[in-house]
Amino acid sequence: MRIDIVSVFPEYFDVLKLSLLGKAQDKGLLSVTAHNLRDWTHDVHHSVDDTPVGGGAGMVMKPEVWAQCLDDVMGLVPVSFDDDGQPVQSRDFRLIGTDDNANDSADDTESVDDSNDSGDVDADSAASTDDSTIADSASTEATTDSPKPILIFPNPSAPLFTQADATELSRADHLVFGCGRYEGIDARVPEYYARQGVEVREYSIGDYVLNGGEVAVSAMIEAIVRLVPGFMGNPESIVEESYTGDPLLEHRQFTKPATWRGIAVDPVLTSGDHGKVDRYRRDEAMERTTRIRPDLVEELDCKAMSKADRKT
Ligand code: 6GU
Repeated sequence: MRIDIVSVFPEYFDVLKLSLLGKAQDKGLLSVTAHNLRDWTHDVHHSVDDTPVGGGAGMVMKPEVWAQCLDDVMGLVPVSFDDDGQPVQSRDFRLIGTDDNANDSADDTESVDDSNDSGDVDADSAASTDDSTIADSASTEATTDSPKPILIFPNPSAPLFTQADATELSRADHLVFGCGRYEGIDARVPEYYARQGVEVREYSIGDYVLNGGEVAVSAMIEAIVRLVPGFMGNPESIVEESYTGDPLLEHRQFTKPATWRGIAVDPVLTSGDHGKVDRYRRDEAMERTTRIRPDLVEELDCKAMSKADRKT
């Protein structure tokens, strides 16, 4: 599996070199690259954000920078749309319907914008603006025959990322994560790639607000990659744990000694009767789930009911 991450803090992802994730990369099972979004800016200040159209607090990440970066990372050619919504392969892409952008947005394929004289264009982004790259590929086609990527944006306003999503994404060949900061990325970026036929997903990891997508993406990557075949030393430990199969929380775990600091484990666990141990653990999982996550029990009940419905 190939994973590309785009962020203004690529160092955040140094942690992915540790532990099992690092080993998976050493084994060649996984390749993770964190790109610095600012490498795709062309102005002296390397700016990636601007004030929100329509007003309001905070800053929004600029679509031009994001698209140049993501085009390069995914090996895509820039495309714009005419007034009828038809794709136009364009060398001077203007944002449609935004008059204030009419003069300065001819940027998607131009490596130098008018306010910029830093000349600081990196080799990769310069390559993508090369005439030959644009000329010899169909507008919506990738420039290479590498597998189609799935493009994922962390977004606190998106649907929750679940174990089912992790399982599905663990079968993908190429994932690209775009980490927003500030008030997020201009919403036309995911829309644009979806229009190009890229599979685009947005996920939140929980009902709380983080300062940026980096931690959310780290969590998603860890949840996905451990499900890639060959990643875990012991695949059975995946089968038994919480959220796989039925949605119950896992029973508690103990190791030896059977009594520690005056606290004894239930004698069933040391009885050697596997049937009894299984039943004890199953009961405990149900009790804990009912108490801690009643919503999951409801989900289980609904599934059981719809299964019964199908039979009648
Ligand atoms: Cl995906 N992003 C941010 N910024 N905050 C979050 C989140 C994502 N999921 C939960 N909180």
